[in-house]
Amino acid sequence: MINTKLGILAAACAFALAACSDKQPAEAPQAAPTAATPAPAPTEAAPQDSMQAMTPAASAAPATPAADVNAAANGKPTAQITDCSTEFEGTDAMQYSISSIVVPASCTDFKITLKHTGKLPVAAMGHDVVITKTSDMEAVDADGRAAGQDNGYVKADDPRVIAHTKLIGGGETTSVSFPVSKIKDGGPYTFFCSFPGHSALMKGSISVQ
Ligand SMILES: [Cu+2]
Repeated sequence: MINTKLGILAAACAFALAACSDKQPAEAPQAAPTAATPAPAPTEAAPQDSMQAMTPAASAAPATPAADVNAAANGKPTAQITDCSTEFEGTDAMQYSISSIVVPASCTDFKITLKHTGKLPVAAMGHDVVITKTSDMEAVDADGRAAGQDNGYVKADDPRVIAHTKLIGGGETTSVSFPVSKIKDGGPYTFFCSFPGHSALMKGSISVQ
């Protein structure tokens, strides 16, 4: 598991994400592609806790079977729901605090609140929450990147965007509400951060149950 995580981490850092770079040298040998354990992790079971795996304690832990990679959505919890709303966090380590959102089918509207608990400014570590069909995510992300920071990295009036918050920096909070009917059928749906490069780590599933 650890080797797997580091393998994934190496891939994540290869995205040239500044958040990883300062810590990478110490772990680089283990993260090399030639690591004994092959990296079997499906990309959808994204390495959302891979940053935490870089701590010395985690590195010293014994390897566990690769099957664990799919367990419990990488160790991150499902969002806690309160009165048809949820609040979760984004960090300076380019992470959401949750890995999935399950919206109660009894809700008419649902509200998502994102709290950026970091300190970095929006230009360096901006976060938002964008909801799309999973199959649309990549294209919406690319178009958002092209739209630039002035547009919060979301293309204006993009019909594939079901809902999105504004882009925020450290210390800020933002919310968005949307009709649950929009994600009831035709899924699966994904939420992700559209800041360039972030969706590699900052994404999760959103469904109605
Ligand atoms: Cu982000």
